[in-house]
Amino acid sequence: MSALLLVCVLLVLSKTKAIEVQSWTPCTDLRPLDMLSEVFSSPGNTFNKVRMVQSQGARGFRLSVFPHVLSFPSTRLFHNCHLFPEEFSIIITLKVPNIPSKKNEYLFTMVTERSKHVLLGIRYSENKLHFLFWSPEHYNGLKTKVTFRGILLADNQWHTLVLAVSGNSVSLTIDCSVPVEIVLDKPFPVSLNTTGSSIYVGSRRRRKGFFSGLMRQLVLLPGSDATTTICPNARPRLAELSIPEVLKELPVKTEDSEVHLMYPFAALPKEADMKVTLGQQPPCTDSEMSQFWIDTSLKGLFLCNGVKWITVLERKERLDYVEEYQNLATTSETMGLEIFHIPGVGHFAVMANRNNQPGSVLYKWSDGKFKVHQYFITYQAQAWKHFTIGKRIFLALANFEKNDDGEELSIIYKWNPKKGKFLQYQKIRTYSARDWEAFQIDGDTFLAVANHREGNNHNINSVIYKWNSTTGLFEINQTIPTSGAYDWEFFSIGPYSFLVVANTFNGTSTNIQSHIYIFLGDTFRPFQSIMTFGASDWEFFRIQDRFFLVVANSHNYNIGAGTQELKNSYVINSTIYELNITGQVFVKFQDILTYSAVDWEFFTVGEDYFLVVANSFDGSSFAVNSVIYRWQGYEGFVAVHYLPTYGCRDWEAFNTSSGSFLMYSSAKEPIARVLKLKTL
Ligand SMILES: [Ca+2]
Ligand SMILES: [Ca+2]
Ligand SMILES: [Ca+2]
Repeated sequence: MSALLLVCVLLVLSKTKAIEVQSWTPCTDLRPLDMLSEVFSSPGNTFNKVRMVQSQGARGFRLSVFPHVLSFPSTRLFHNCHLFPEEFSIIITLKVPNIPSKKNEYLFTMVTERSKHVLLGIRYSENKLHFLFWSPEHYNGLKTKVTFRGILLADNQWHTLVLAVSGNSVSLTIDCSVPVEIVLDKPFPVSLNTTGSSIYVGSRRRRKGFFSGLMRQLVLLPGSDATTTICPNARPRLAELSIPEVLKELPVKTEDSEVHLMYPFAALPKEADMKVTLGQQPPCTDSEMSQFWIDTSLKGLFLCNGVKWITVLERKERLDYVEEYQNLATTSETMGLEIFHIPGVGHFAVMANRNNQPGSVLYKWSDGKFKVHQYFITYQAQAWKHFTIGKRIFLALANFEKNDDGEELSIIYKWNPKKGKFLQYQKIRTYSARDWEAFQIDGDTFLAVANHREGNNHNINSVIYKWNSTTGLFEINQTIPTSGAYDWEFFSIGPYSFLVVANTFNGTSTNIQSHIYIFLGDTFRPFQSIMTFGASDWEFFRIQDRFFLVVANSHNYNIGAGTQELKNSYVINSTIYELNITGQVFVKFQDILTYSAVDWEFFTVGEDYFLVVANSFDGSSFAVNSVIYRWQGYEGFVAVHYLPTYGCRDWEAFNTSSGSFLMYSSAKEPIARVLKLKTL
């Protein structure tokens, strides 16, 4: 046994109390036993007896054959002795379109070949999941049925179940959400004898109760609860411990896309005299009465009522996939990225580039591409913020370093419509400025700068400036103590205005509080403090009547005085908080595992809500995936697209007449990328 394997086994042993206390001897290896793979590697069982189906971006098996084909002797799993583990978990990923009421279907069973007794198994019905087991010798000869109620599996979605058994406890976790536990009167038998039994996948050795859905994963993990291994998970519905190799291949063409291709033609009436017009919007008068028109861009089906076209079916745009659109070679590595629109002029992207020469660059969108429009001399530029005061258009630049004259200044530029360029307007003394935020309260315009540090001191003031309309300049309005401030985010909820700061580092630790402030009277006052880990960005967003704040945690680092441990981790959770309106406090809504997250961007496509995270570093490499998450209601945000990025620094979403786009900057290579959101 290699040293590494030994360590793994020891870890598993030390995690599993029952093993230490009751000296249980494992009859199996303490590793995942992939029963789905096992059934196909048994003699006589081949893949051509089942159908592999791809659905919702993942593959599974449809087990439409005779039960005997999908079985194998239990000895293939329990080769050291014949006892079923007393502590274990079973991991199943499945997709069930629907199930008639009162019908039961078996996911798997362990059946004695001679007496046909079900020793152990899992079956489900319309709204229940039953875990069955029987130990003739050790459970007074009584079969036990543990029932989880209100479990709606047959909704045609992928689901991953973890059923974990330990002593008196049977718990069920669905899609990595909160486990439901049932406590047994007596513990699970310590020596369930598997002699002479077989495992049946998708049945109980009979045709009745055969599993009708798709199965993607069926794993027995002896000795521990798999929940801690596979959860939390970026794709909780498809959380994976072990699946057959053949199911891992990349999706080619999904069932869903076929469904979409049929739409909306499937909805068309069949009558021969029904006239349907395709293309541009035709006239709708008496003579076109009762005729149909399909919008060429497949946006919908319309019916003429003799006066105007009435919407019959309207097709909401949905995000399908993301496509590389423009690779922009930048003058140097880019920190912040700001995209804005000047009415009557067009879309612009302004980049905070690292090098002073030729400095930072403003790009203008023309002919569907970003092209260089203007250069700015900047000093380790970190971020730009676009804002307007009346008809005046401004850009605030955060410079991180001193200029050639040794002055540390951040600059406000103003758009000159005649020259079609931004010109320097006001200089403001800043301290390793990281970010500007601009906002308006009751008609007053404010700017807040995130001062990161002065020399080696990170505990300094950040400053809020207010526009003085008489002088036409920004003046100091309030100072707020910050610790390695990285980002300000302004938001308002009803009549209330808030500012939240991302505090990154206090000199010894990144595990520090970031603070939310509320504007009362004429100043910002503390509202709530939230523990953050190298916080680098806050993003506020709203979904219907719910208000959220998400933090990008970049680094868990602590050289804390008195503690021996040095914490230094980049792969950490970033957290979404939701405002509890009655409690007037933001509470944790969802943790998402991120890789030195430095930015979150919220955007919408059609009726769907998305978040994209800038993952920048995994502790050894800058080549990490950034991830798009889609809002899925009760499940929260679920990962839907993984985008390879390199030193990703900032994401921005924007729309032009040619579609919806995402753009990101890289702090580690001189390339920025524009990605197109392809919709259905
Ligand atoms: Ca900001
Ligand atoms: Ca952001
Ligand atoms: Ca951003």
